[in-house]
Amino acid sequence: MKSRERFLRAIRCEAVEYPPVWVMRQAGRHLPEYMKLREDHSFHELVKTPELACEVTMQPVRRYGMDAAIIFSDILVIPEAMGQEYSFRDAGGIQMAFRVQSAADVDRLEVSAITDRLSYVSDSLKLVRAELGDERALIGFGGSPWTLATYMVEGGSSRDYRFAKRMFYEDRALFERLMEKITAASIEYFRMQVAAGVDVIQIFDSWGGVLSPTTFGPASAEWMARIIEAIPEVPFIVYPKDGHENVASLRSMGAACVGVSWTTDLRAVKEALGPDISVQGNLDPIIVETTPELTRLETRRLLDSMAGVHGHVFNLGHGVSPHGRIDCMQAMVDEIRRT
Ligand code: 1CP
Repeated sequence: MKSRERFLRAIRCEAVEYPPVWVMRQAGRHLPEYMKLREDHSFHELVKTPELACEVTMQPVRRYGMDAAIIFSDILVIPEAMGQEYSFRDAGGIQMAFRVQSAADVDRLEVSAITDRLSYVSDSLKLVRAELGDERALIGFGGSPWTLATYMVEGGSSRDYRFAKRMFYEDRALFERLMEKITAASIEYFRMQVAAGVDVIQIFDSWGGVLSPTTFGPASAEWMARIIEAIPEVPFIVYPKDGHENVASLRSMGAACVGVSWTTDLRAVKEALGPDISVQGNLDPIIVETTPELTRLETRRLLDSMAGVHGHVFNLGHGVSPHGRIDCMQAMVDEIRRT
């Protein structure tokens, strides 16, 4: 069975011989071939030059034989295309050009130019699709409206998400005005990705897990549900980092697959979600910083815990860090296929 078919079957909870595998941030700083390109090009250059974005996307697929490629880009291209640029802080993390604090700030954000300004993503996707053919799956992605709003309202990376949460609690009308715009922009953006040939879209709700159980729905899940409903052409993977306890919201939002972080039992989440929603995850990303032996053991433990379950996409519980070891990543992929 081709990787692409295995991947799509697992997403739909159909039987496969062994789970398909890809990982978040598989293209990136743990790969010498990526760091080599970064010597000559800034991150923004890599993202915005389709030939380079395609090359970086393909690097981990070639090296590890991943079943799926995730397009090299960033969730922050949406705020950027709406008129709020991002850069990197010297101390690490993201800096946005300004903070969204008022109705006037929200009104300044533009939705109409999204597909024009992000046409480089479409061009990159088409190049990757041509390289992959129908052998391997192509994953498009974007941030959830809530996760994007945290960057936009906080003015960058945050520890406590204070201003975004306060906007939600104190000025719901302003919060919704902002979320309407981000959601509309995301729908345009994902439609463009579908037209360029993606098989699946992953929504990164990286900061969904910082919301209380009663706010996860109105602050995040409902906006993701709107996006999913608007784009019935492809299945969606929703990754609500540490938000897996919000089972009712996750079941009702239309996701085909839920990405799960490493802090919970994957099989228990699968059982709570039911037979029709698949799960993705969930090795502790630190495992691939240890040794190939330990990685093999933990990979096997996870596979055994999911034995007999239809609907498991193998992944780390979050992204690969710059300390990820190539021999550990390879050991993980080999162990999955040793069945
Ligand atoms: O070269 C470098 O130093 C840049 C590091 C880097 C990379 C490799 C950033 C900056 N973004 C990326 C690529 C990226 N970002 C991908 C590529 C595809 C892949 O291989 O997976 C993806 C899917 C993302 C998604 C992304 N960007 C998320 C969601 C995933 C997650 O980690 O939870 C988030 C939160 C971002 C914002 C962002 N961009 C970059 C950084 C360092 C961050 C996180 C900042 C923070 O902690 O607030």
